[in-house]
Amino acid sequence: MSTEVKITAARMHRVRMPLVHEFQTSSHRKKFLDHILVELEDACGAVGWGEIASPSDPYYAPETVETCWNIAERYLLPAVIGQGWDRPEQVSQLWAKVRGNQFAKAGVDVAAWVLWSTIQGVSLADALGGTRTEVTAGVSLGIEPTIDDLLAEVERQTAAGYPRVKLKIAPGWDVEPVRAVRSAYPDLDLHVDANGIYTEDDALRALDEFGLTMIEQPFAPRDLLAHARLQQAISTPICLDESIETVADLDTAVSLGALEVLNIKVSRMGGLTAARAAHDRAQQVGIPVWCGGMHEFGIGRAVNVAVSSLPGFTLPSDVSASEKYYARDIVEPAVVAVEGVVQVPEATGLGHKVDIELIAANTVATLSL
Ligand code: OSB
Ligand code: MG
Repeated sequence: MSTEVKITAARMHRVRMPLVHEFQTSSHRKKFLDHILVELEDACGAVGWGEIASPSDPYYAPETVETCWNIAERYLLPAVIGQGWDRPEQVSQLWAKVRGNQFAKAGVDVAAWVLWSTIQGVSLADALGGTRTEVTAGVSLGIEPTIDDLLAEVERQTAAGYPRVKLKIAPGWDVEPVRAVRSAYPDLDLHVDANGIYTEDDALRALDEFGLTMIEQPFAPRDLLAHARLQQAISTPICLDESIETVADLDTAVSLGALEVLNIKVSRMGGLTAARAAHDRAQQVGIPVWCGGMHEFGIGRAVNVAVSSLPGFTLPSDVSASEKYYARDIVEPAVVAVEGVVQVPEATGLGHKVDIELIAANTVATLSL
């Protein structure tokens, strides 16, 4: 049966949320985050929300909050308004001419998926073909001022029940912190993420002795050959994050031997349609996947939980509870983890109520189309 959806109105809200704990990666340090919430409304008044979780600066990917706002306002939202479609997979076709700009696309694509699953009366996880009723969450820890601060943070998160810990590394903050955490936690599922900052192999090869589950994105995004060479030399699996924006990128990386694990981020892939396609391809070629995060507010966080319910997400995902990042989240209930496990909601659409009042109180800019 064809149930055409036609989007008649779109809104964007730039929302600023304070982080409970400052987060530092190899490139930046943050006290608060601005994400753009996208609201799509159909002719019957049904609404779907998505989140553009771009960092404010172009250090993780080329996008910024301003570029996302501009691309969504000028290209993506005008492409969807007034167009009819039957399935959310068709929505990203409407902006097929727009290159790159994955974070901006992801927010609009997700809003269409949430709208569609709401109209159909199914959960987002079911709409995607998810099979898990709960997903295992890992935590991602930023670069801390000292090794003692890091050990305290690992203690806090493992005591909260998270079974996997990822440490951000950078030259000068790699072998020593990893050695310290490994000595204190010999059996912990531990992995590291360099966000593409390395240009030399030495420290990365030295990490091979610590039994890490993976080394995530050691080299620059486009440098697939460097990843393939390192993978030849070490036994720790290499995981790619920034390098993989399309299924074609994944195919290239697989054929080069540049990865053994894939981090799928809905934002980095440009939305749920592409994220699911990458999951399907990884499953075909035997690459285990997990869902990475971008410190999402509750909307993006709930979407990460839904996508992690797909069968190929066999490794713990960065879907830690809202409270790790935000004192109060923009969805009700907040995303919670019990002993590192998050339940996949069964309610229709996002499965969480969007807290319009909290959003309004934290909004710094809006646009209606
Ligand atoms: O590489 O996974 C990353 C945050 C900002 C930029 C890049 C990354 C991250 C994270 C966040 O690790 C993890 C999370 O959202 O829980
Ligand atoms: Mg990463």
